Amino acid sequence: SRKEKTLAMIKPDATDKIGTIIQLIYDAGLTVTKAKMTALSRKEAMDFYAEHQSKSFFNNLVQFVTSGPVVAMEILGDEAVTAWRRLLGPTDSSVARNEAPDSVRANFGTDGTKNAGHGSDSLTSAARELEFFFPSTGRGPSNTAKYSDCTC
Ligand code: YYY
Ligand code: MG
Repeated sequence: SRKEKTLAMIKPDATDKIGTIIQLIYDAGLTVTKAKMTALSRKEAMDFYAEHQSKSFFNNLVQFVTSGPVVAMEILGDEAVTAWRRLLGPTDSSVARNEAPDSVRANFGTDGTKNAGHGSDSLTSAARELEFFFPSTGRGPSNTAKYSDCTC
């Protein structure tokens, strides 16, 4: 197994469940190495979801993720990309309640748009999405903590 970093985004319908969700992440053997609550502008949301710009659901998606604050996290651990997406469950929360009843989307989402969270779908996406939320050129404390010795 390989140690990876991925980007988790808790969407506006589930930011009040952040405590439970962080506990789920640690219980799965993963570690939260960065976290930020923020609000996305319409432009930022369209940029983050640029791969979906031609989809019929794009406008609903952008509207939803700008309807309130989100919580972005860098998650570190063995096969973190797939591990976090497994914790999220299927995209549609209604499907998740049947197929993965213990998942984040089953418990905290509503439907195929209001679905509680996002997870990067590949290491390439994770690198782009982590840079989006946690830019290495940003001002302020610079996230230089070292996690290479963590036991996760
Ligand atoms: O990666 P994941 O979030 O599970 O699904 P995507 O197919 O990448 O879609 C991104 C996002 O778009 C999804 O989390 C909800 C929304 N969406 C939608 O509103 N309606 C759809 N039919 C499909 C996706
Ligand atoms: Mg996706």
